[in-house]
Amino acid sequence: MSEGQGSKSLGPGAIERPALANETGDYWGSDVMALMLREIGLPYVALNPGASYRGLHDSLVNLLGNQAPQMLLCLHEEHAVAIAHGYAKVTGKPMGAIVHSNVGLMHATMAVFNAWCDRTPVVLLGATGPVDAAKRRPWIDWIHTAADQGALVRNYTKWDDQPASVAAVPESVLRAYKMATTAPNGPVYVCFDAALQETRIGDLPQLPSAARFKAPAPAAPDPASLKEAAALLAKAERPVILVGRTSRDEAAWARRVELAETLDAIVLTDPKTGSGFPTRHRLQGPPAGNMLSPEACEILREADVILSLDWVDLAGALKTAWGDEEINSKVILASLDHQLHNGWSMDYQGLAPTDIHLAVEPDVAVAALLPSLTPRSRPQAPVVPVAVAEAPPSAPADVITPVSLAAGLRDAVGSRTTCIIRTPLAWGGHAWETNHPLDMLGGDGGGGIGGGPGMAVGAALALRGTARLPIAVLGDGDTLMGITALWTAVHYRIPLLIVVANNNSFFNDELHQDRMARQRSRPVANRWIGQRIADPEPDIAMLARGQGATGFGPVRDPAELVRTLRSAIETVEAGGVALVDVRVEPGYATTMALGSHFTRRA
Ligand SMILES: Cc1ncc(C[n+]2csc(CCOP(=O)(O)OP(=O)(O)O)c2C)c(N)n1
Ligand SMILES: [Mg+2]
Repeated sequence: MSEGQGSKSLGPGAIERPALANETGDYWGSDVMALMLREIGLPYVALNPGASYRGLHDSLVNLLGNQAPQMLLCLHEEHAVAIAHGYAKVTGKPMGAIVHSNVGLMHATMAVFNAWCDRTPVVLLGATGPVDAAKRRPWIDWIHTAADQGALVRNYTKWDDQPASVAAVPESVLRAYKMATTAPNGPVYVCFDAALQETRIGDLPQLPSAARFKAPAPAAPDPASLKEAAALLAKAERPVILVGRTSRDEAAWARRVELAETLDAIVLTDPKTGSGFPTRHRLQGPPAGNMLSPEACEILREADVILSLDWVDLAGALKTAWGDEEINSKVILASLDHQLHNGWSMDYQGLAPTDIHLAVEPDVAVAALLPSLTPRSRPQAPVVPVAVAEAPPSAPADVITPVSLAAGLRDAVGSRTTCIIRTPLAWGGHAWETNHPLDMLGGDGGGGIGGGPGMAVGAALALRGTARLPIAVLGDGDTLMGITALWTAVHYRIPLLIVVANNNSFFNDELHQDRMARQRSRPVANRWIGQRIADPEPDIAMLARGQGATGFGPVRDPAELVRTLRSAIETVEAGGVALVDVRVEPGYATTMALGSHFTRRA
């Protein structure tokens, strides 16, 4: 049975009755590798093929029958890793990605960096041409062999390895999985020597069970620090909770809400991270924005105690709020992030002043704090609505803006349960209401443009078969860089809606050129040069159709928006992949679409 024609139950690429090599008792090095990937429970391996791992490829297909893990063929290695990233953003668990020798790994690097900055587990596997020079084919094996290949990604992976013997493979794979899934999570890389893969080993060695190599249970906070933190929070007059990197777990979400209510604390949430608090809750503060908004700064400055639940940039938030003034709030930090920091990437952000550091996962800290806190009995200061960011410049009625796109999408979605996998840069604030940890998945972690489509496919894969409609709203620049990721969604029947907020520009950077020109009293009118994606305008809907997806648009007329989005949703509900190219007018980006519903103390 050829690839793509698998049985219905197994999906494309799954071979119903693999000719199992173990019937012959004749095993190869890569069989051990494949069996270990099965043992750690990787459901999928997203890949782009290469001769450096032809041995492993054979084992996955002809030994394991392309099931558990099942291959997901990708048109670019960056997509393979971005898919694994998106998948783990939903499930919290890693899938695999396999990339060819040095060149495949080079293509994959940006996506690895995104997963690293997003603290997301990915088991990245790769290969090198034969380490033993005597075994190299002329030319090609030499250019595709590098000493210390892991060095390409070592600065933004938790661990990497290149086992030197077949006997060393099981431990390497087990450790990789354990490292990736021990908090703080992150990508790991294991490189398999091509010669080792292609070594005939005869009988299979006894392979270890993964059961004894699992990630440890989360650590509990230091009791004295916990007591101190609870006491500080209990007597706080104006506590604020900064909800950063939290899990997609429903029970943890409920405990977070309970903590905020118990403390009567204002909650700020970060669009860079997945939804962490109900948008419409009375304690939800103003939109914090990617950089802290003035309204959020005000809330922070008024706080006497700040609890950071692994806020991505706590030092930056404090600095934005206080500037050079002394920070007079007490700061409690719940985070394990310090364990990942290295000397290469500064994604660790500034060093935040911290009065109490609970060195645990934020969800663990919340669960540990709750039993020692009692809901407030004394009446709190009244809460009053406050106005949010300045009203956006009003757009002409005949154009679609990023915010009217959000409104149109809400209209088209109606009462459906959705997962907003990504949002465009122009959607600051609370452009979408959240009531569940899977309502929004946050950003790409590393600010690496081009990862959006792959991440969307991976998240949609994880959501396939659930009642949640997967929607990614992407910039045109992001979409065009990663557009061929759609092919994988179409090929493997992964329902997905991509809405392109298409301003025909790498617009974020137009704003930078605008700033430069103003600062230097130079012509602002030139800001579009080297930024606009026009003449010709790429036909993104056609690029989607060219890969078997259903492409809609370009939609320019506001009156057409909701109708078109509804048709696209129907396509997705029927199991398809739909892309809607919506031409949005740049310059009407705003922070709020829900109105000034939030409250703060008077
Ligand atoms: C790999 C990479 N290249 C370049 C950039 C710089 N950059 C940041 S935002 C941006 C524009 C993205 O364009 P688009 O996705 O269309 O979003 P828009 O700003 O237009 O809303 C660029 C080029 C980046 N972050 N990552
Ligand atoms: Mg754009």
